[in-house]
This record gives sequence, structure tokens and C-alpha cells, in this order.
Amino acid sequence: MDRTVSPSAPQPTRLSDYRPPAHLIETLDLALDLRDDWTTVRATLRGRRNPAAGQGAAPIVLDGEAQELVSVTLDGERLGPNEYALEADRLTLPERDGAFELVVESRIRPQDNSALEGLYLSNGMYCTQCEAEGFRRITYFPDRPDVMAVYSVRLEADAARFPVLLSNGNPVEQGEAGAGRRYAVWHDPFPKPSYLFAAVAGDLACVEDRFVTRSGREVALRIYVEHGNEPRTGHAMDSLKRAMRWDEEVFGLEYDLDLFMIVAVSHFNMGAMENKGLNVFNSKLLLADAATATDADLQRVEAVVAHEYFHNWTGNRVTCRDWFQLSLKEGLTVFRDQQFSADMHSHGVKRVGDVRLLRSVQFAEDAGPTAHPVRPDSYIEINNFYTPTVYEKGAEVVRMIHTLLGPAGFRRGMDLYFERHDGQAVTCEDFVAAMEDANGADLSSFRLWYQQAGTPTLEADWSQDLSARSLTLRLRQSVPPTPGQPLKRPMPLPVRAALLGKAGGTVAPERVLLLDGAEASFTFEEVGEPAVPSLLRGFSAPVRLEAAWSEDDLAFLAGADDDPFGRWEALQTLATRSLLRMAEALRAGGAATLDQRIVSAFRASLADARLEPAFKAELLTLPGETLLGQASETWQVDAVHEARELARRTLGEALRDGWRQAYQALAGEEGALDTEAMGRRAFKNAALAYWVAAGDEAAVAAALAQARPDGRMTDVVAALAALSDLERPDAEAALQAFHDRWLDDPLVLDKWFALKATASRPDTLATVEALRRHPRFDRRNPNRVRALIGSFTTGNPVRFHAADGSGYAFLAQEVLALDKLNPQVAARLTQPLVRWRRFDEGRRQRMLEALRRIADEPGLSRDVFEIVSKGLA
Ligand code: 0A1
Ligand code: ZN
Repeated sequence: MDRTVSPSAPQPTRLSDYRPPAHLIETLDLALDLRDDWTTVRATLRGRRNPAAGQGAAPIVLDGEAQELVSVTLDGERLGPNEYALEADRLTLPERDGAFELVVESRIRPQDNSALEGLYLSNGMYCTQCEAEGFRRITYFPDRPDVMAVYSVRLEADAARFPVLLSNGNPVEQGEAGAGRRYAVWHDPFPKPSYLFAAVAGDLACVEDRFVTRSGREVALRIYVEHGNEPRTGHAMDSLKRAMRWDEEVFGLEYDLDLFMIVAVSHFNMGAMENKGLNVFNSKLLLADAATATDADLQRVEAVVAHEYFHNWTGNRVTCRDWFQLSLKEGLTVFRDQQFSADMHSHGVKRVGDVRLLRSVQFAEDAGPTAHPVRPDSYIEINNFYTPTVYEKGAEVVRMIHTLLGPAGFRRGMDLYFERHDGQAVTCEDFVAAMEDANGADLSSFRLWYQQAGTPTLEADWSQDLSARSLTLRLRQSVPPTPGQPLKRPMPLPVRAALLGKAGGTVAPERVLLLDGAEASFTFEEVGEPAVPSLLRGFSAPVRLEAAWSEDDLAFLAGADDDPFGRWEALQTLATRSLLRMAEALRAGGAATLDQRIVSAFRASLADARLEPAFKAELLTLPGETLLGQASETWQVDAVHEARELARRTLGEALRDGWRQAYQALAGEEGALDTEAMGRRAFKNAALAYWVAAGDEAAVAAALAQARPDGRMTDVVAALAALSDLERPDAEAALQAFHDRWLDDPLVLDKWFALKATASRPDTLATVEALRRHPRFDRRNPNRVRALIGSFTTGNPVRFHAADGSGYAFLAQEVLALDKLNPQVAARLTQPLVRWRRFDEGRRQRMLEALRRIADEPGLSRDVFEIVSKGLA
């Protein structure tokens, strides 16, 4: 009934074992009777033998777990217990050749469900999460995405406590069910896989709006939230309407039902879920206004609302044949939401943010023991594969197709993909084939991007012959070995490149060079003046670029590259080189100084009035400790931290007046919510952080004033972050005041937990340990766990990776406690421990000890088992 590992180790599921389902289900009538002791589920399945799965009769096999079977009736006959086989995770029924009707009744206890998969209670409301394999915890069913059925759902519950009863599709009827109970019936006309089923029952407020599609159909938009949260839904609603319009304009895709609903829940394992017509959101990714959410939160809400909406076509209308194809919907939908956000705000800033994320989480995954291809070959627990590789690298793969085919070619490919596959469950191969066929293109070698794990290294050097007026660029690639894939083939890499004249201007305009083998040379003609190549513009391929730029070249590109990504990248590369030299010097017990070129580049960027402020804020952010750690053979945790702090102080002091003026010029501005105002705030708060780093009392006073808890949340959090490392009573009092003001607001209180957990002061681990006893700390709420524990382990490297191993021992303890309640979240929390190879010998041993401690625990979940066993392999 549970997911624990015993007695034998769990076996992987393999892509090569895929077989079409023996039976298809055409309709499912589901009745959920929600009562305090038990929820009774009655499922009527009308199905037939699948001709694609072979000839003759075959047993009907249904997935099902964590429920009590009450009765089975097949074609009108009630089956006795010896007429079926019931195992912990499946129900096998007699053979059927043609059509059949099956009625299965079972009972479940959502009130005991702390794993938050299937049907569960969140703050007293019933809700569901069925992706990937949660539906089998609600009823017995072929719980796989290639079985698509038309659903009718009847919900019944206590009328007073659960007045709102929702499911997918359209409302059909509702009314009194007697004894103080109500019922509602919903019908979804679109066949769907079980992972897109959703049901909600609660006492919820509804905020309603409307959208008229470009063909003139009116769609009702409803957002359901706990009472009192209505004022925080406006941003999500506006974002939804923008996303609906954008998908019509850019992809010609219109919404297909008359009703689109979103429900916010406070207990949720992930960000949000695209259930057909009834998206369910983690309240953190839906409820947002200027008083309680930062600008970054607002942008994230917009992106996630769009992401889930976009899934209606890329995921729901065309879905995945099996879970190995997850990136078919996720990579493509992430790419679509990235394009949407870029169009809504700034292409340059968006790309920088996306690349920062890709490098810090996906490159790290690709270089460690859990590395896997965008389309994995096997898994033990599919929930462990909602990864940065499937999502973010998957989006990069789609982006490369977009780069190779161009926007119009990509659109032709999308049109053909929908024309061929609407209503089907398909594979990544089908997507690539549609892109090829619509464009007469050959993407055969491109398929390697779905098959091979590991981040390729791209080396570039060049020579210029002024007399021949040419510049020759040489590109070479190598793809590193990863678990189970020792040998790799070269991948097709689109490299966007241009030549910039050292005296200014573009000497050769941008071209897309395709490196389709281990190495190649490309010659630019008519280059009559000394030039510097601008390479991998827009980060046109997810690779580690090692280019032969001198530091002077980088300093030049940091000021002159007309590609925003390239400009940012040049300064990041320059800073990375200098910071790593500083760290090395500090580790050897010597003195360290920041390269003057960085100070000059910062000075120039700070003063450059032509740069948009949001982009300036990105330029002026030094690479984070995690990225610096990844950029060297061994992550020297303490030295990297010290070097970065020293660099921040150096920049703070060297440009003190610039920071102060930039801050003061913007500090009095009224806070609007448009892109430009958000950008100015980002720049202003970057300036404040450097000014505080310079150690000015006036800066601390400005931060303390800005930290007053009733200000705009972006400003308050930025000020508190700048103060949280300072061990001084007024800074501590500011954090305490924030805590007291927002104690009863869970989403804002999470920010306080995260601020406490990410302070780099030496006593932070002790603080985090003590905060587990805070009256509002609750291990059953994933947001709270992520805010306190996750922020510490992923956002505070210098304290989590303390040399004595105390951070690791703490994490092991937390993983074990959480695994009993919520295996999915426990498995995610375990991840930082598997990256032990990146560290020095002492830390390696202590991380391994922590992993072994987890592995030795009896009754571990499959989820955590898979991660720790890969970590120890
Ligand atoms: N499909 C959702 C993500 C998601 C995946 C799994 C979940 O529960 C285990 C929940 C949500 C998305 O991409 O947004
Ligand atoms: Zn998604």
C-alpha cells in the first residue's frame, strides 16, 4: 500500500520495454463520495481490446494502490475474490477480447495522505494531484498517458463545508443530495489521460473574468482561492489573459472549452498543474500583489500561469505516449513560456536569467551521478524525473530547433505537429519528425540531443589574416561520459557568431554556424580590420564554451557586444576568472585583489545611461558561489565565499559614490508594476547591496528605512537580504519586525524563513535547527520545508558545506523525517548530497557518510532510494 523499498530493491522501468496498452478505455464515469471517515470511489470504465496491442483476449490489468477494494463488476457480473488477482499495486481481471464495461468500487482516506499525490486535504479542502501516477491512488485504472478517455465526474460532499465542487470540463448539473449534502456533475468532452484528471471540493471564493477568443468565443475565467485571498488574484488573472492572447498571436492556438478554472492550494509538491480546464496551483505561484510579492515573484507567477495555460495544447491536446517522453510536453512548454515572458518584458534580461538557472541547476545535474538524457532510458520513480534536464535542457533543445529552422519554419513545424497529432499520445520523435517534414529539413543527427546526457564542451579559437582580409574560426567539441553512457558522439551545435571591430562597429554580421561533427573551421571573408568574435550569441546551444578570448577581449566585449547575452557573458567570464584566482590565492594563505578590469567594467556599466536598468542589474551581479564552485576542478567552498565577499566589498568601496547616487536617484520613486519600474527597482536594490557592502553607515540606515515591513515587498526583501548577514542589533530587529508583521501570512512568512536560512553568518545552521521548533514550522507543508531547509541547503553553500559536515548530518536527518511523510519532497531535498565528487576529500567523506546514513534506513521510499543509490554508485 505504500512506496517503501522492501524486501528487494525496486526495479527500473525501461523505455525499451514499452508496449501499447492491452485495452483502451473510451469513457470513465467517476463518482467521489467525500465523507469524513472514508471517501468512496465508484468508477465505471467502458473499454475495448486495443487492436494495436495484439490479437485475441487478454486479461484486463488496472493500476491501483493505497486504497481498499470494495467490489468489481465486469459486464454486469459481480466478481468473487478468486476471479481477480489483487496485488499491492495492481488489479488483474478476467480476459476480454472485445468491448467491456467494468464497475470498480473502492475506498480511500485523503485525510491521511501527506504525500500529496492522488486525493488529499489541503487546509481543509479536497484537491488532487495525479501527474505522474497519482490517479492510481484514487481508483483502479490503466494509469498511463496513452490511455485517453472521456470523463464524467460526480462529486458529493457536505453542503456547508464544501459548497464548491469542481472537476474538468463543463458543469452539467448540481443540486441537493439530502442529509445536508450537495452534488455536482462535470463532463469533459476532450479525451484525456488520467494524469490530467482533477477534482476540488472546498469553501472557496471565486474571482471571475472573461476572455473573447480571436474567433469570437467567450470563455469564462475563474480563479478559486481561500476566502480573504481574492485581492491577490488580479495579477494572475491579467497574466492568464495575456497568455491566451499571445498563444493566439504567435502560435494560432485558441482555448477550446467555455470555462477555464484555476484553484490555489497551500499544500502542493510542485509549482502548478495543467489539469484540463482546471489548473491547480501552489498558492505561492498564484497569489501575488505588490504588498506581499516581490517583482521576481510577480514575474514567476506570470510565467507559470502562462506555462500551465500553454500546456492545454502542448501536453493536453497532444500528450505523451509514456513518461520517458515527458520533455515532449515540458521542454516545449518551457520554451513557449520563455518566449512569452521575453515578449512581455525584455529578451536580453530573460535570456540571462534562463541561462543562469540552466547553468546553476541543469549543468550541475548533467555533471553528477543523476545525469540523464532529455529523454531518459529508465527510471525507478518517475517523480524523480521532473528535472532541470527534462525541463530546462529540454527547452534548450527546442530552442536550437527554432534557431536552425527560424521562427517561420518553427511555426510550420508546430502547425504540422498539431495537424498530425491532435488528440494523440505521441513521442519526442514525432515532434522532431513534424519539424523536419514541415521544412524539408534533416534533423537526423539532432536526435542525439534527446539521447545523450552530459553538457558538451565547445572549444573555439581563431586566427586573423589582415592581408587576406579573413578570419578563420575553429570549433571543436567533446561530450563527457555520464553514468551508463561512457562514449558519446558529437552533437549538432548551432553557434550564432558575429565579428566586432576592435575600433567599434560590426565587421561581420551574425551567422548561425552549425558544428555537426567533432570539429570544423569557418572562414569569414572581407574582414579588413582587427576583430573580436562574439560567439554563442544568445547562448545558442547549451554547452560549456571555452573560447580563446584574452582578458582584454572579454573586457572589450563586456562594453561593446551588441548581443545582450554576449555582453553579460563576457563580464561574467572575466569575473569568474578573477574570482577563481582570488580564491586560489586566499586558499594558499596569500592576499587577493580583484582585477582592475572588472572595477572599470562595473564603473562603465553603472554609468551607461543607454542600458535598460533591469539589464544593468544583471550585468552588475557577480557569478554566484555555486557557479564559481562548478567552474573549478574542486569547489573550494570557504575560499570562494571569501573571494566573492571581498570582491563585493572592493566594488562597493571603489564605486561608493556611484552606488549611493544610483540608489538615491531611484529610492523615492512610486512603485509601479510595469517592466520598466521593476527594472529600476532591480537596479536600485543592486546598488543598495553594494553600498551596504562598502560598510557605509548611511547605507545601513537607508536599508533599515527601506526594510520597514509595510513597504513594497521587493524593496523590503532586498533591504533585509542586504542586512541579514550583518551581526548587529538593528539589522536583527528589522528581521524580527518583518516576522511579527507577517506571522499570519504563510507566503510572506516563508520569505522570512528563507532569509534566516540564507544568512551567511556563522550561527545560521544553529538558527535553522532551532527554527524547526518555530510554532509555524510544519513538515507537512512543502513550501515551508523548501523555505527553511531547501533554502539552507541550496542557497547557503558556505554554511551547508561547513567543513565539519554538520550541514550534511542535518540534511540527512531531515530527509529521513520527511520521507515518512512526503517521499517526493524528501527525494528532491536529498539532491545536494549526491554532488559529493565536486568537493575536497574531507567534505566528500562527510557527504558520503550522510548518504549512507539515509541509505541504511529501513523502509526508505522508492523516491529517496533511487537518488541515494545513484549518489552512492
Ligand atoms: N506538469 C506540471 C508539473 C508537475 C509535475 C508533477 C506534479 O506532481 C508530482 C505536479 C506538477 C508542470 O509542468 O507545470
Ligand atoms: Zn509543465
